[in-house]
Amino acid sequence: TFSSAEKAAIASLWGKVSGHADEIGGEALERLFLSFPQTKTYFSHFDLSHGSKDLSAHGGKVLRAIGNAASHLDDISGALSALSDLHAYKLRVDPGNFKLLSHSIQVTLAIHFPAEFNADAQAAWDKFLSVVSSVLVSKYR
Ligand code: ZNH
Repeated sequence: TFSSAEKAAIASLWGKVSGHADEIGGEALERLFLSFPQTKTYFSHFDLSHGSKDLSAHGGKVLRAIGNAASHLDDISGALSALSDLHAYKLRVDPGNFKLLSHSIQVTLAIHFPAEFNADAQAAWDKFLSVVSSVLVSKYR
């Protein structure tokens, strides 16, 4: 559960991200693949070159799912239920990769929103992204 200060930090930064989800999501994925090349194995069917349409389209999907979670902070597992099924039963992404993506997203937020992404906002986002990640791996067995 999130404090009201955490909720405010998550909502206000999401408000700034939401209009640029493809661009920011694509950059977060590009950072993921450059820093942690092993994560590229899941995306062999994608064009992962700098600025590709695949990066921005998929990055946008990932960030909009995060935005959906941001709008349902009191029921993230309900909001992401179908996506949780997809990751657990179909994609079977190694759970360790979620930390790497969360890190890449935070670096990208810090670069684009240096004033807003202060230490308190980062702490709130770190907690938020780890809740999202645990929901997405919760149905693994
Ligand atoms: Zn994931 C897919 C989200 C993580 C891998 N994803 C996906 C989608 C979404 C997501 C929204 C789409 C779905 C549909 O279409 O329906 N993810 C997400 C999130 C997260 C994630 C939110 C966290 C935060 N993923 C992840 C990771 C990985 C992944 C970490 C690895 C590395 N995903 C994936 C894949 C896919 C997905 C592979 C599929 C793609 C295609 O299209 O093919």
